[in-house]
This record gives sequence, structure tokens and C-alpha cells, in this order.
Amino acid sequence: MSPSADCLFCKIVEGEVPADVVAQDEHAVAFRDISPQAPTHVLVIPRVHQPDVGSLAEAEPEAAVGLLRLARRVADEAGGSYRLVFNTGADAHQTVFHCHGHVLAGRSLGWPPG
Ligand code: IU
Repeated sequence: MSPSADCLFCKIVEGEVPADVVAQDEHAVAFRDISPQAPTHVLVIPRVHQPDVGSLAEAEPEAAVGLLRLARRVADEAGGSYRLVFNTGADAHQTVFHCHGHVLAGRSLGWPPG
């Protein structure tokens, strides 16, 4: 999908809104979450606009795999264990409807999640 005019994360991809970008490639952009929940909390987003990870996988499988690869790179740089979370839908606490994976690392992570 082409960029959505009112999508904040599309604007980050386009460089129209600043973000603390830590890695990027042809498929995805990784930047630090503004409200970190762990010592490493990085959002990994596809360059294309899709509302959630399932839609991305259906519509743009190459971009979905690219996103996972970039997430792994970010997590490897953090070192140790990590969690990759895709909140999907309002009841799962999805607040931004441009697909994003949270890479959380740098502390012990409890289970089950809240
Ligand atoms: P969620 O899974 O949709 O709840 O995650 C959205 C995340 O985007 C959340 O952790 C916010 O802190 C984060 N975020 C951001 O990093 N920069 C922003 O300008 C906005 C949200 I709005």
C-alpha cells in the first residue's frame, strides 16, 4: 500500500517526522520507542503502509520477512533474550495502525503479558 497521508509511521518512513532510527533497509525501518518499556525498546515497521502484521504478510510477504530480519538484527545487537510483539487490534493495545513489531530486550520479561 502507498503511504497514508494521516499515518504518523508513514511520515517517519518518509523522514517527514523525526525518529531515533537505529537500523533500516529496503523493507523496514527500526527506531526507538518514545516511551520505552525495556532498556532496548525498538519499533520495526515496514516501509509500506499496512495496518497490522497479518495484513502485511498477506499483501507483501517479502516486506514481512524483511521486517523480521531487521528485527532480528536489532535484537542481536541488543544481545541476550528478547521479545518481539505485534499488538493487533484495539483490545490488544494496538494504538498505531501501521504495522509495527516491538523489540524488547535488556531486562527479564515476565509471562504471561498483561
Ligand atoms: P502499540 O502496539 O500500537 O500500542 O504501539 C505503539 C507504540 O508507538 C507505543 O509503544 C508508543 O510509545 C510508540 N510511539 C512512538 O514511538 N512514537 C510516537 O510518536 C507515537 C507512538 I504517537
